[in-house]
Amino acid sequence: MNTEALFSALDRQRIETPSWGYGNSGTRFKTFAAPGAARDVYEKIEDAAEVHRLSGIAPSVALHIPWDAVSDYGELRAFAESRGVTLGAINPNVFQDDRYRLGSVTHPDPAVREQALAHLLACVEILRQTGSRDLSLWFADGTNYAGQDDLRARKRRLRDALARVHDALPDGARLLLEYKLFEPAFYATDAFDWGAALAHCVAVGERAQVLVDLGHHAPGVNIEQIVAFLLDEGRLGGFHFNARRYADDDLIVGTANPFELFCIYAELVSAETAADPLVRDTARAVAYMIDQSHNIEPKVEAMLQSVLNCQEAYAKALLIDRERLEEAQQAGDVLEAHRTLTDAFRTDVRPLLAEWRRARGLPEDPIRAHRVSGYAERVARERGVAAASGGFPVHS
Ligand code: LRH
Ligand code: MN
Ligand code: MN
Repeated sequence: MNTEALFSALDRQRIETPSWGYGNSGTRFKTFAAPGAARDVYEKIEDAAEVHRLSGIAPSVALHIPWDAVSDYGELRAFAESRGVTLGAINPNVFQDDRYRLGSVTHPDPAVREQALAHLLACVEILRQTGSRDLSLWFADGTNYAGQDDLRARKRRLRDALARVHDALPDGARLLLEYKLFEPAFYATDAFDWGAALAHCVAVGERAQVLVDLGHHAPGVNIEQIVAFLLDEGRLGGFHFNARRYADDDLIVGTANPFELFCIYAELVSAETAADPLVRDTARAVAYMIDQSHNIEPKVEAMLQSVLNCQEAYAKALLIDRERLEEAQQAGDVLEAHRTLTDAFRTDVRPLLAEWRRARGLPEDPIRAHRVSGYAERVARERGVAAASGGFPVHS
């Protein structure tokens, strides 16, 4: 690929950052309060705008409802736009109400299921007002002990809720179903893997697609193969990028998993130019989102690092010599094929990305620019140190 084509591909790259990555968050053991951490959705949007200003590729911010609930979403949308970003995916939260002890949409009591469904439908309405495309669904639902509930009945309850949400979506909107192997349920999780998510999506309709969160698999699972499979089925809707070593660690993407991230981008780059239009369109519509929750890292710098790690992985994937790769694959030349891929992975793309930034009036080294900008010091002064509770932020 020549530099011009490479640069225009880089121009099209978009990474959405999550509002919840800017507030105080941590582990279930302790959340360390970070000076200047965003205290409300407006401050989260301001931080997201800062990441976009420095990187040029993070123009939207995902919301989690009710963590980011406001009375007027039109006003919130205008606020975001005044800061140079847009509101992205809407993530309904159906895991923190006391009534969800046995689940939300799969709860054995129909009254609790209706409460959860009502929240999902309210979030569809919010999505209309924010102008967002994607409703991103993750369910903590599951059981802790064999025999606790009827597994098939729970599957049907989930299916029913998804169908009702799907049918309520406005034109152009999508339902993204995020699966996760375990946690907080430790025996059986209702949306437990990509296959179950795919089956639900296919059953409920065209606008339901699977969301792959990199932290939601068993150790050693080949995520890029899942990505390839879902792309080929036309059902890959989006990502939650992060890094993990043990479980759903929610660390900065590209830290523990740089080769995995590269291989994922390699599949996406290849699908973007696939002969099959379904695969091509699916790849081009993928929502790239970060889902991280930082405990000991400075929030804005951590998010900036994440976005830049995605850019590096994507740039390397663009450098893969596709012709040479295909030739080696066809010839059964195992190691030449592997080397073709790893040659791209080993390329130092930092000078090239600095040039791309220079040409676009962006700081050549966004991390350095952030560090010398005084942004972190200013928000620490203005916002102070917000009290942090344990675990995920609890909406008051
Ligand atoms: C669950 C999850 C899901 C939630 C987010 C806060 O582990 O990945 O996407 O919405 O974390
Ligand atoms: Mn996630
Ligand atoms: Mn997660």
